[in-house]
Amino acid sequence: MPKIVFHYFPVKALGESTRLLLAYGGEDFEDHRVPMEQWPDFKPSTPFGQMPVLEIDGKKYAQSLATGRYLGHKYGLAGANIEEDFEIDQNIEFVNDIRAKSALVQYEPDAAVKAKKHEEHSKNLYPFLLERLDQMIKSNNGHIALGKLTWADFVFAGMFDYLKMMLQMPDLETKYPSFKQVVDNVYSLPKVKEFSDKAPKTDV
Ligand SMILES: N[C@@H](CCC(=O)N[C@@H](CS)C(=O)NCC(=O)O)C(=O)O
Repeated sequence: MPKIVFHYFPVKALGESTRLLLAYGGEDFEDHRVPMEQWPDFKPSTPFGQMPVLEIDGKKYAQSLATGRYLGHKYGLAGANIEEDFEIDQNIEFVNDIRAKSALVQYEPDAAVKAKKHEEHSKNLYPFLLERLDQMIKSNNGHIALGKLTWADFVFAGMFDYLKMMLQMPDLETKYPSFKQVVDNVYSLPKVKEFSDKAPKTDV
């Protein structure tokens, strides 16, 4: 059995998908939650100066989507051929684009600029993107792609609270019940539930 250590901040955000996938895969892994104050010392030891980082037998790998794709293939949650993998990648990259656009607003340091950007996006950008996402999930039977459970569902479920916070939409699942369906589908998987029931509770 390889020794697996997962390194991330003590939040769900971009790291939770890996924790949930490892739990789904029945891995006995160390869930290393790096406190912010220890980050400057830990950062140089990561591949790209960022987390999440998945360490397997001492080798460290970064990039949350690449990690999801790898674990998806490992645990039978990927496509059956390259076209199916293409569809999973396409759809989860779209989700990641929504996250990235909302992150640009969330991490804008100037409060006035941030408020203006949020107002603009809420009017001109988010409704279109979220409608498309809603259609995508509905046409995939409550999943992100292929009409069934794939690793992309874990990515979406893991980042959902973070996304809600950055979109400033606490009622996101009320507006789009399909989103909640994806999250619930993942968190109700027995091994995932067992892991998340015991895991530290965080807001995002
Ligand atoms: N594309 C990367 C982004 C990783 C990322 O943005 N990590 C942030 C936390 S969510 C980070 O490590 N920030 C600390 C820093 O850059 O010093 C991924 O998906 O893994």
